[in-house]
Amino acid sequence: MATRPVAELRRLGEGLHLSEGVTLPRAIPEGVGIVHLGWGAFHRGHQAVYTEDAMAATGDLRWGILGDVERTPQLVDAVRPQGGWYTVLSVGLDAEGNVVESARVVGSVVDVAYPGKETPRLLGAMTAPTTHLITLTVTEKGYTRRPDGHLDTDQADPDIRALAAEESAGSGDVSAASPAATAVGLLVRGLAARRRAGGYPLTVLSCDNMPDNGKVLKAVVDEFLDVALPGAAGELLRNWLSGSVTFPGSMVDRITPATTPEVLDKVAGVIGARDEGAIIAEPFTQWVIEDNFAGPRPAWELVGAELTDDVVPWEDAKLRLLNGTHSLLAYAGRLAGHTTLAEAVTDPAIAEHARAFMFDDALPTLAAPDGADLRAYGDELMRRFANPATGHTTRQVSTDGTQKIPFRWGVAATWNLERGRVPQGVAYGLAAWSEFVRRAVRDGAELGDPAGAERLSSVVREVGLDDIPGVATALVALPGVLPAGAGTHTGLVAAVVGHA
Ligand code: CS2
Repeated sequence: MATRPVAELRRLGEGLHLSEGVTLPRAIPEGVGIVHLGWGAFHRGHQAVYTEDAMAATGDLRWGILGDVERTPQLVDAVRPQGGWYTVLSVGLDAEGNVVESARVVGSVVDVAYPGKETPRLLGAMTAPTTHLITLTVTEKGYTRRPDGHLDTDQADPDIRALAAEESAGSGDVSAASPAATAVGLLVRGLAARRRAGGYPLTVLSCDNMPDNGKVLKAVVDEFLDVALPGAAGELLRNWLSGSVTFPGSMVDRITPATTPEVLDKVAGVIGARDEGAIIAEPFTQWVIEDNFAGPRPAWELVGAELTDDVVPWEDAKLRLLNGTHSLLAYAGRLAGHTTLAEAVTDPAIAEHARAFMFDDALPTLAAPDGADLRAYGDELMRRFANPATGHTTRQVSTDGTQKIPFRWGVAATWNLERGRVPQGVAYGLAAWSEFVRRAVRDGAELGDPAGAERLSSVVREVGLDDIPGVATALVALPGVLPAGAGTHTGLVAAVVGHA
């Protein structure tokens, strides 16, 4: 089968022939309505798909997406010639366990840009009156927060200085803006430029896996402003933000592994064209959004998204049950030599602890959102994890432990301890994480936790590379890993050491 590049296919327009069954874009946007920060695989499989579907459902074509590619500039070179088009290959299992695949080419993305080279373009799009939304999937560490939750002013420093200079110059013209160093910096500079350029209302929608993600983002933005523009210097901007910009929260869900060369080959085989922007994902998808918009938005609710006044119970349930169990499976799976989550969750020795975490430790902490059956949701999650077709790796989910563990395991730890119960699933997960960290430091292997690497490796070295219980005790006590008091609770520490 010929594998012509998707770029060529796009240019061919009507003459485009992909393999039979591959769906072409259902709607072609007219202009940019959304700037998305953190244009990675997850966004391509989630918000961009909902947005295309919403445009197709309504004929309202204002919602083209300009994507900010944070870490991989080569993605711009790959996707730009394709005019933003890319393929989503959905892979799941039917009731008999057969793999079911379907491919669609998504056309809601108009272009992508790398801030290292094109900050003025991104800021310009953020100021345009036709842009109504800035959405974010920049991952936990993209929020530029220190372990105590406050803005990391060292990391944000270049953007703090740039913002102060841009505000004192006072113009809405951003054509000479310096490259943004952080996603939060890009966002705040974009907000400030928007106010200077006319101050049209805007919605900033976080789609990252953090509880109360909208409030977290707003708090970081506020801190950023306090540092860059203290007192009267930031007054106009603060007033405009409180009157014209909203920060709704949202719960997002779709298991979307990072793209590998194997994924690209697989997609080429399915669609009959080479697509460097392709991604693979499970069929399941869910989006619950707090209904708090400052202006127009795509009609996402017509195509499966749920709008609600209270998104927090949804976020909590998904984070603690799905992501919490995911992290446990990833660390335990890596220690046992499993490459994929599907292998880890079908290893009975690991699954037993995953179920203990999910059903005994985490589930009781939750209030069921809108009468949802959380036990059934948990069972469904175990089935989703066991889908081997996506090839989702333990390595990917094990990254950024210090950023993820607090949100994923913290409440299950304290909620149970406060009730006199030691959460054994949490203890098992912590033991697996700590052993994973110890081995990585001892062997000089990849830790995959850039934000925590320094602290983690100095703890392991101080305690002793071969002292398994000592390292476990010290790591769980690190400030910011668990809520205060939990990481030093004697019962929990004893249970962690027992599993170590
Ligand atoms: C995963 C998530 O990488 C991870 O840490 O737990 O990316 C997970 O796959 C998504 O949140 C699913 O919606």
